[in-house]
Amino acid sequence: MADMQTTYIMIKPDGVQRGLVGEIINRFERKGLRMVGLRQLTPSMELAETHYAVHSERPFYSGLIEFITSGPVVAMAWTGVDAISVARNIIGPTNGRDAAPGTIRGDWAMDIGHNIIHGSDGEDTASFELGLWFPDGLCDWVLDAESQIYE
Ligand code: D4T
Repeated sequence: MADMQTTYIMIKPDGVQRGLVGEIINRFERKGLRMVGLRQLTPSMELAETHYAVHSERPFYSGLIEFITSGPVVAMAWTGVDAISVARNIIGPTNGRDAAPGTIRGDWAMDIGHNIIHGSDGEDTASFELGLWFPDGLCDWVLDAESQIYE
């Protein structure tokens, strides 16, 4: 199918601790995206630093690494047409106080540093992040409902 993408989505330690895993998965699932990867882990320092290397010179970097390694995250891969932008629309802008109700951050986040969830911001980033968090690959399967989801 044209423009089929897979994006990397990660529920951060605050989202896990607040018991939002099920509701967040439900939002992606009911939108019509197909889950092709799921794992729970507490990220190592090395994994967190590689994931956020692009921010290594930013003032919030050390706090960000401390936060993301503080407990379990839920790493996910979701596939669909334009999945990267579709997922970012479901998530909402970085600062939860600016995010519209109905988005994940708009409904549950109040702070830029505790913003519940991460989503890849482009195709190159998605490819890098999926390889990093799912080194054993993804689950390739057919979602029969896609014949109803797409024209
Ligand atoms: P992620 O990457 O987590 O999906 O978030 P965004 O794509 O929405 O935002 P980002 O890359 O600009 O920031 C990455 C990560 O750093 C935290 N952060 C960011 C922070 O703690 N303080 C800050 O000032 C900024 C800009 C939140 C998300």
